[in-house]
Amino acid sequence: MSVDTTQAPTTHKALLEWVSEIAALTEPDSIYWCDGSQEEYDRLGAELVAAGTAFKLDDSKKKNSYYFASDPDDVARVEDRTYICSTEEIDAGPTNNWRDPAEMKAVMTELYRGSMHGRTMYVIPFCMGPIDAEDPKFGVEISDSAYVAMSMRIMTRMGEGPLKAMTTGGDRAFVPCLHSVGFPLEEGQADVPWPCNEEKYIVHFPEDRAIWSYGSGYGGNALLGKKCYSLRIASVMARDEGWLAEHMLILKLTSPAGKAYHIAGAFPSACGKTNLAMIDPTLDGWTAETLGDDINWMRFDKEGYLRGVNPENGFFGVAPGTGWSTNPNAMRTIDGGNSIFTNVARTLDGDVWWEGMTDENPAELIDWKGEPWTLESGVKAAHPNSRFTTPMDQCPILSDEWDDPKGVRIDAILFGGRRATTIPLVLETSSWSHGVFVGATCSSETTAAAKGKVGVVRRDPMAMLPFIGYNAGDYIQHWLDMETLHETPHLPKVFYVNWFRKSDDGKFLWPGFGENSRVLAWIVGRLDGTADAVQTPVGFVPTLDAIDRTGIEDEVDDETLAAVLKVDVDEWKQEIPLIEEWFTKLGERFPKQLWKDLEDLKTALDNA
Ligand code: SAT
Ligand code: MN
Repeated sequence: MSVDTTQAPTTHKALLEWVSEIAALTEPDSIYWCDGSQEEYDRLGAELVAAGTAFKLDDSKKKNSYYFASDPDDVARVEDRTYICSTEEIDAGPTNNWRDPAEMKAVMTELYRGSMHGRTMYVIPFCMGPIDAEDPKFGVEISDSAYVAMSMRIMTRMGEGPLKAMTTGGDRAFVPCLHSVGFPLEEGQADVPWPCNEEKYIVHFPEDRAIWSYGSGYGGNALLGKKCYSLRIASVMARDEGWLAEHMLILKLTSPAGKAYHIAGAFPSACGKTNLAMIDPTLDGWTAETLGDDINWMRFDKEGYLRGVNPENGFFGVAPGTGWSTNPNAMRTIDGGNSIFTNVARTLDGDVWWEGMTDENPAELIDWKGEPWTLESGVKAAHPNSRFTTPMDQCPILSDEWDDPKGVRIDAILFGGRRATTIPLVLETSSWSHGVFVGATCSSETTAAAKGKVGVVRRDPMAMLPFIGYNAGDYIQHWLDMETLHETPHLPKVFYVNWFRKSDDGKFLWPGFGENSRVLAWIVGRLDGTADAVQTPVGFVPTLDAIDRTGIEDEVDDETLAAVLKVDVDEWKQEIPLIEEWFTKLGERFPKQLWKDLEDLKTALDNA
């Protein structure tokens, strides 16, 4: 199979060469250039339905929407199969898997050889962030999965528009993203509903700015514009170009006085970023608007403020726990249809369902494994990492700034995680470098978003542990360097939040969800100098009256609020050796400055 360059919808020389090279290697039956149109999406959907891979949902329930069930072994990111292949091992750092790039390319080239037999090779041009940005970040994914092509249309600016822009004013650079499910079909061989391969590789070549993925069809392993490009490769671009590519939501909050604030928040996967991004504030007079729920690219403007842009075009949200009581705005977004659902449960009347969607469970369902399900089944109907893939512009509280190529000035950055103990509901750091210290020491209990054990506390710097595309010590240093990368830096204030603290008997101390608006109100009060705080060895925490509890005084009485805000010196002392162990693990390139900050923290705790 070779590319007919006279028929290809582009003249981009490097792109045409790359497509030809990959076609010669993977030997697909045909090559298809995605234009990103509605007609194309409908056609691919219909083909997948006919092939038995997808179900079309009932249009009266969710219009233009499809249901997919993956192979039960292909349901999450595979961090142990994810590699950063820099020339030098030290540049991948102590937190990433590393292999020599030439060796890795040799191994994977053999895997790709003939891997698209019997399949269509989709060429998927895309742009992360607005196409009219000053420095648009293009990519092209080659994939043998139509599910990927359909999902990329939702998650990125995809098709004809980006392809044209890639040759405007000369051929522009793009990140080549190669993906194969690794399930070739030989003559007469029947397909399976979810082709994938036991052997999986999710590989990044930071120096080449290239991504090679093999063996998985799922989410972050296969939609390469997301974590692979927008975080792992973009974090390397950001290091080299003086900006930050982060795992953060972006939210606009407007106070009763009409003042607007933009807040970014970094939380590990499945710790409530989407819920916070779409918060429905319970505090009177406050409104929230969404700009993004997962990724935030922050660059300095001329004046030295950090401006955030969400490079994505859709939401890839965790379904379970998303419901009318917890995240009504997500439910409204999904109800707009045009969505792809993966590994949730199906209702008998052609809709989808998952745990937490409604207060009462339906009596009968078809679970994510395709089995009939009843209330007596005793298993979850939806996989805990099942997802909805939905266009951003269906979000009823989407800010009209969301696709402004200049982005929005970020006033505050929140770091957070899921911790049952130690970390108070909110604390404010005293400086940028203190913020970096807190970001570097952040930790969370693991979730179902990645394969592996759930509920183990692991350090997760800036919620980026699985997504830093280079040495983690250098990454932390780059954060510190933000103070010197602009002549007049006006960096955001940094806060640490924990919605998940529990009482001794295991109950959540804070109601969370819309009530988190009370914490956000305190945070912006701190920006304006109007909210009270007490200084503790670990930062500033709210005084008891500084959190507005109007309407929830019974649920969160003084005692409960004191417990959720408590800085317990003994608990923090137990945290110190864990932080020491972590800093040691981060190795020789980890900034010395933070070791000194840790010593200062120890002294402060001893004197408290
Ligand atoms: O699978 S993804 O990486 O896209 C989602 C996540 O883990 O946050
Ligand atoms: Mn994420």
